[in-house]
Amino acid sequence: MENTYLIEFKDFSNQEGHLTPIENCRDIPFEIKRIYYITKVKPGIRRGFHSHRKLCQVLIAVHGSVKILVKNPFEEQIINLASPIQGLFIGPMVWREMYDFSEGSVLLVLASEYYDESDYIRDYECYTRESNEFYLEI
Ligand code: T46
Repeated sequence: MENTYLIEFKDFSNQEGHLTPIENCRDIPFEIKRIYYITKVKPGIRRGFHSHRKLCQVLIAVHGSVKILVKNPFEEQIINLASPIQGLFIGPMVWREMYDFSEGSVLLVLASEYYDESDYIRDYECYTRESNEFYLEI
């Protein structure tokens, strides 16, 4: 889907466990300015329900699993993030919803910008209007 894709990270594994390195601008296609993580999400909870105008992010289920619905006015996709060596890149103007967080799951997010509420589009009708123009231009 436009502006979303999966990234495979390295996995150094041996009898002592697994190690996954992530290098700024090498494994991630932008300079990381912010990191946050989402934990202890109760069963049945759905989060997100927004798009970003400019922000790029990579979502990683470093523990457990979580489903991500990504959509734009023309297509939609559900990705089951369930591996710490897989990241989901989400670029600008992609609506996202996160749900089905498994018990104890940790969703790590690497972001290209500092937190800025004015970059969010939280109303779906506004999103449809703005994104129609956005996708017609690209
Ligand atoms: C996204 C998905 C995957 C901050 O103050 N700083 C931050 O860096 C973030 C991310 C959030 N906040 C505050 C804003 C809200 O008062 O934390 C509160 C919860 O944020 P929100 O309701 O936006 O959380 P989610 O899980 O719906 O969305 C988050 C990110 O906000 C968003 O950018 O793409 O995770």
